[in-house]
Order: sequence, then structure tokens, then C-alpha cells
Amino acid sequence: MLKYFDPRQLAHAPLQEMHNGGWADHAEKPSRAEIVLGQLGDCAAPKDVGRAPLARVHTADYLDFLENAHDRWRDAGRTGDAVGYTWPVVQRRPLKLDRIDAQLGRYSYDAGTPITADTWDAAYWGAQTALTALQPLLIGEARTSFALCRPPGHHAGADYLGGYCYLNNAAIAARAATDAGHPRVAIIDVDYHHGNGTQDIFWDAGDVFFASIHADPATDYPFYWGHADETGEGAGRDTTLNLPLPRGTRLPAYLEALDRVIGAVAKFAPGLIIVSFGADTFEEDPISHFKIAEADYPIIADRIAKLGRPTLVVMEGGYAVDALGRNVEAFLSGF
Ligand code: OKP
Ligand code: ZN
Repeated sequence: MLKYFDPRQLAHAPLQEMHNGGWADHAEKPSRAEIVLGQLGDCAAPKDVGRAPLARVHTADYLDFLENAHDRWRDAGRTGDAVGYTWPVVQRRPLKLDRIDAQLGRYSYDAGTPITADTWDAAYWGAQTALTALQPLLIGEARTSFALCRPPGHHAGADYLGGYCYLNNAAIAARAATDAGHPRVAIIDVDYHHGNGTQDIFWDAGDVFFASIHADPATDYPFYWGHADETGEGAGRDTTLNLPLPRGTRLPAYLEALDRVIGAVAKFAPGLIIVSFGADTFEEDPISHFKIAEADYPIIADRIAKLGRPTLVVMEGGYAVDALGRNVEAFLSGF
């Protein structure tokens, strides 16, 4: 399996996140990538293909905001990480406000996703990592490829950050694949949390199928997305599939849902598959509540592999750091 990583992703190290009413150590640590690297061995470096493929998914004003937010935070006299504290109420009218605090609210939806001095660079090289990992699949030189992306991406929308995510690596790769001539691409999101950003980005797109198995948003983050009745609109009608599962879910129930996803994806007949892989379904994950074991990951991956399409695996979550390297290797071994 081809593997890609860029060490500039390690510089992003947010200190704290708002958790149950107080500030807690941030769960999305640089050591997550280091432990995976230690397990997988050498990964190839990405090329730099610039900002254009990012701008196919994210709005220009959001990219400008993300690139400059921390400088503007410092210009406002602040130290440490930039985090918003006020958000526009749903359906509040759009206002062009320049104040950094107003913009932090405008371009985010939670208080768990601080912007550090190194966030833009780390997220940028994460996106380049996904784009470079996609390339051999596009030219038929490989069947599977792994992008060790960090910070993760699937909660980031066209014009918002959240859920530890800033640039949507899987979505950027999916759009690059359709731009390269694939008429249909499927994203299978098997992170514990619903990939709300990816869903929003392709909500009304008919050429990218988004299927997700995740913790029921009635009980789990991100609450406002990922319910089973969300199926897409317009040209994207019925190209979104959400299968929420209860806390405590183990492999047998998980595989039932996965078989439904696989049936729907096979029917969509994509030329290429992108897997948003989070190892936070793991039984010992500190912030999640499924009961998937290390030995289950090859079984899950094998079913996806049996779809028989070129497949890009993009790293999303997974917070049991000590076990993360083994869990990623177990998943990849299923291909
Ligand atoms: C990112 B990914 C308060 C709870 C906020 C955010 C979870 C983001 C998960 N600390 N939790 O999907 O693994
Ligand atoms: Zn997650």
C-alpha cells in the first residue's frame, strides 16, 4: 500500500478545547500522527499542487480567513490559540463583519477547533497529502493508497471549520477525482462521528455519493447532522446515506450497516472510492462509545476492498493514541 505524509502537519498543536463546560487538553494531538508513522514506517512526501484544488471545495473567503486568522488574532493583542466565543444564530442575516471574534464565529460551529500559528500550514499540507495520495489511483498505477492526514477533515464544510477539522481532505480529493474525469466517486465515512462537512459539501451534488456509519447524533457530536432522514437534495437527492448506530455498537451490528453501505455504493457504481477512516470506533477510544476491536478493522476494510475499486484511505479521527498505530495498520492490512 502506498503511504503519504508531510511532517509540517505536526506543527499544529492546539492547547485546549471546550469540553463539558471547561477547558480540557486537546484530544487531537501531534503524537497521533507520530505513532502511526512509527507503526507504518516511511511515508512518501506530498507534492505541492497549490491552492486551486482546495478552492474547488472551500470558498475563497474561508481560505483567506483560515490563512490569516491567527495573524489577525495577534494583531488584536491576543496570545495563544484563536477560538470564537460568539456564533451567528441560525438564520441570522449575513453581515460583513471584520472583527476577528465575529469572523471566528462566522467561519466555525464549535469551540473545540482552535486556530494556532501553524494551523494553516498543517492543514494545507494535509490537503496536499490527500491530493498526492490520490494521484497514482487516477493514473492506474495503484489500487490503494493511504493519506496520513492530520488535522482531520471530515467536519470542515465549504466555509466553516469545526470538530478539529479545517480543510476537508477527503472532499478535496473527491472533487479532484471528478475534475480528473471520474464521473462518479463515493466517499465511505467510517469515523465514529458523522462527517457533516463532507455531507454539506456534496449535499446537492449528484456525482459524489456520501455514505456514513456513525454514532447516533441524538446522543453524540455533531448533533445537528447525520440523522437517517438526511439523504441529499436537488441533483444530490438520494446520494447521501446516513446509518446512525447506538453507543455500544459491536462488530456484528456494524457489519450489517456496512453491508447496506456497500450495497448502495455498488449500485452507484463509482469509478473510485475514498474512505474517511477514523479509528475512534475503537473500544478504548477516550471520547467515543463503539466497541470495535483491533482485530475487527481488517474485516471492515476487507468488505470495502471487495467493492473492487481504486481506493484512497484518508485519516480522520482516533484518540486512543497508544493503540492508534496498530489500529491503522490493522485497517490497512484488510486491503
Ligand atoms: C473529530 B473526528 C467536546 C466534544 C467535542 C468533538 C469531536 C470531534 C471529532 N470536547 N468533540 O470526527 O474524529
Ligand atoms: Zn471522529
